[in-house]
Amino acid sequence: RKPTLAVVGATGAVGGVMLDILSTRQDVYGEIRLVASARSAGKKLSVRGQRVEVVALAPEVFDGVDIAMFDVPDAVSAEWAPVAAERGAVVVDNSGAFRMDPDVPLVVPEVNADDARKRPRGIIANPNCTTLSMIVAIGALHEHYGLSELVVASYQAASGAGQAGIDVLYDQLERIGGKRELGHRAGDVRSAVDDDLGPFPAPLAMNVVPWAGSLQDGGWSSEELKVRNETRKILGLPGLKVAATCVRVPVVTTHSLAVHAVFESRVDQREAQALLAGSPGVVLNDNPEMYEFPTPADVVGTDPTWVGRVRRSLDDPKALDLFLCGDNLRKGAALNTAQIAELVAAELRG
Ligand code: 11C
Repeated sequence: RKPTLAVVGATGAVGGVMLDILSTRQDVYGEIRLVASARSAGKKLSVRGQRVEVVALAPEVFDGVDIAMFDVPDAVSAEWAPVAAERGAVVVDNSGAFRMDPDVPLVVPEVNADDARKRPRGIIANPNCTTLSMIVAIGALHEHYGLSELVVASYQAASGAGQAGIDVLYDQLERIGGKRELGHRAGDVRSAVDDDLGPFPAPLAMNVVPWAGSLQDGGWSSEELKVRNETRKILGLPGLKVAATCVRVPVVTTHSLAVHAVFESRVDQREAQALLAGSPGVVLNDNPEMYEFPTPADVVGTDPTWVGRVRRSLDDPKALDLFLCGDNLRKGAALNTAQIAELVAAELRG
């Protein structure tokens, strides 16, 4: 029997990409049930070429479900993932609610697929999109050179903040579009859009905003701590040194990261490039002579992690500097969740 799948949060930004992914990857499921808040119940969405009615989140929707994907806010997952697990579903959760729970594996199939089998709570967590946008490439380098330190700056897309983030970026761009005078004097962009910043703490159009998530001790943002803690857990390196600065940029979809990675052993530029080019889930796009490097505009809508600008650090023979891009809604969210669910589906079918 093919497993029954529930997609909880089917109507959100990640949910929409998930339906597309479920419709285009190999179909390993029997029934697919679409679940959302009561507000969206009754809507019809397309998956696998069929219109499926969305049902409201309730304990009974998990009856007979083998695998339940959750793409909902942390508080909703915290309450409902255990309900689904209790009713027998293996939960793959894309929120931050369970990622650091020692009884919940945090899985990236290219890096630590085996961890998906060790799930005492019946829950598997999907990492944050910023971690996911770099971890496949960093994992491949770690396997070869042994990672000892990461210094990361992110360039995060508006859609990381969901549909509200996408909407406010488009609204702001529309309001300032063509008004060349706004870009010339500090504050003009702010005065044009200040009445609606959406989920961001400053104007995002024609700006960069060094903030994502909530304020934590010592001035760090929650997003920066997620990059650190999740990378440590996925790679099994609890003492890894990580310094992250997370920045929002006016890109709709695809997160980018500039990474300085220090290793246990000496590195070689050509060898590192070859290694990345040969790693599943990674595309090397690194020919600066021809101005070939990854950019969000080229990467959006694709599955792999794209890597370019690979250089050996000038002042440390054990360090690499590189630039990565990954579609934050695909590998950064829906695709990785789908890949984990496929591992579980294969396991359940024996
Ligand atoms: C962002 N990475 O770009 C965040 C959104 O922990 O799953 C995802 C938050 C999370 O704003």
